[in-house]
Amino acid sequence: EIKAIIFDLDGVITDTAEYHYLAWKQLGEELGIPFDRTFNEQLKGVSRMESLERILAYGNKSNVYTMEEKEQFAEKKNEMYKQLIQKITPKDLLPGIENFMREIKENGIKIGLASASKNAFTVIERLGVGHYFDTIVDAATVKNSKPDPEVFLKAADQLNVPYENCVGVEDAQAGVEAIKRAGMFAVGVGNAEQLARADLVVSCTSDLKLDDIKRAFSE
Ligand code: B16
Ligand code: MG
Repeated sequence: EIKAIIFDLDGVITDTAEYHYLAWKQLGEELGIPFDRTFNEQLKGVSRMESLERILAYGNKSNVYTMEEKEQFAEKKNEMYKQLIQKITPKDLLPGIENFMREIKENGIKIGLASASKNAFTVIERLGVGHYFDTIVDAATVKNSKPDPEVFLKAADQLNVPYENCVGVEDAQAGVEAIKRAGMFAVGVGNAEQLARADLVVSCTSDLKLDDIKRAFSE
């Protein structure tokens, strides 16, 4: 039986990925490490510091900067990102997501948020969907990034629901992996080949239907 559905934020509820991309791209250019959207795929779902490390590695600059400098770079990216997310409104909810959340609530199922983003609260507030969530994990308290299951386990613990009664919804490979390692049922949103580890894959958020998930869950 499904007792909780735990959502990823970026790529599932709204497309903040574009803003993360613009902010990292700007920083990358300042550091002489230009990159494109293809490389950016590897940053999705990955924490802020880990993203910076991947960019530096991509530019062969892993060992060029001190820890202090790296923290300044991450801070700079975050300031640009915070500027960009000021523009978010309820119109930026991905298609069908609000109906899906309403359907979940009507079925007495709890809703949690398992995002790696320290800006998740702000984004959820700006989208006007805070009232749907029974819990939001504070990314600042999570030590291990996806694909580590920590953030999903924490959300389930906060909801007081056993892991086997939880469904996780993710758009990133690292995220689907995290859900599976947490012992939960994984719903992937996106490309079925890229998200092959998921128990059920839908191509876009408007295809998220509680009945389909219930059916697949009990098979
Ligand atoms: P912040 P998710 C992730 O969000 C993003 O996909 C990833 O690109 C970002 O680096 C990470 O959050 C940390 O975000 O810098 O705001 O703390 O997909 O887990 O909702
Ligand atoms: Mg995501």
